[in-house]
Amino acid sequence: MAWNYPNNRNDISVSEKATYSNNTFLPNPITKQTEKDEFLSWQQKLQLNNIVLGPSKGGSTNPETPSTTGKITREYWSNVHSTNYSDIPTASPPTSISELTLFEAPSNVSDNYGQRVRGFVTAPENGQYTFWIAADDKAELYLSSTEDPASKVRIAFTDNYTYSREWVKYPSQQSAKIMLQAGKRYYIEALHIEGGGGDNLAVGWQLPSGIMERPIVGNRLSPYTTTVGTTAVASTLEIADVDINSQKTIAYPNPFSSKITLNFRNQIMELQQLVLLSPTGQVIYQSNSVELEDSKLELDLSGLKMKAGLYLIKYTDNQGNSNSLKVYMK
Ligand SMILES: [Ca+2]
Ligand SMILES: [Ca+2]
Repeated sequence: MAWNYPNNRNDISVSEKATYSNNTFLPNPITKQTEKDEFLSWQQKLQLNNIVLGPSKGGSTNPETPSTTGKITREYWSNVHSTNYSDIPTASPPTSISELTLFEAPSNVSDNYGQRVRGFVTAPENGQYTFWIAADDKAELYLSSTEDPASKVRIAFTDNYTYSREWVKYPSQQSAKIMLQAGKRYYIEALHIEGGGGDNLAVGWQLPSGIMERPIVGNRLSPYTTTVGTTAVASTLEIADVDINSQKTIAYPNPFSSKITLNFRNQIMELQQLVLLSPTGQVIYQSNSVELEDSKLELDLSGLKMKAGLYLIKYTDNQGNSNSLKVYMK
């Protein structure tokens, strides 16, 4: 801001102050929560406009998310006369493909269509993220623990219509908290069906810092490509699902109450990733680059408020081989 005074300072005396119009006043009473909300909303505005405060690092406007291109892929199929996702002909070429600069499809464009918005989302910071989906008529949101679509799990959905960006109409629209790693890209997909009347689709998230991005902004997103990451890792992962050594790995006690030990029996010394999935396929715990002690790993899950039932532990060793184990919580 320039004040048009010779020294261009804004700590000038009261008599020299400029008149400032168009102020917006917050409603009273102003509480700590009001200030916190205002601060978050201000940070969101900065992010939406790609503004980074502080000294610039190497000229990049967002040094934390270097692998994004600012867009996500939207595939659109017309003439889908069904309420079942399986009737969207995703194996056939779409009627049209476009790219979105925000995780939101155009609203009220047609009737009887299906669409898939997919690509990669890059986490800007380490920690727990919450996702939301809003749609009319209905939609589901999938997230993978890697760039590989094969590992995607459904994390949120709405079976009935919501208004555009109406995030909290149904509890199922909100995901559990999901641990993501800074700078890592994750495959993400929204699948949507529209019959008649209004139509909309949007996906949002909350960052570990509390900042809401609803919808998710473009600088977190990259379009879908079939060559995912390094092909070596991708193909090993595909083989790994067949090449199962899990009989050699044991988990005990099983059933467990809060702590469980995995013994890899000297097959593996280090894990690239370990994920715990709920019975509905939600990622409820994730750990990366885990060093094993004596080929064993003790997990303390007491802080996760898990319900009794069947869970799946999926792990990937440092050669890229994946495996899974069923465990039961008492
Ligand atoms: Ca419509
Ligand atoms: Ca509709």
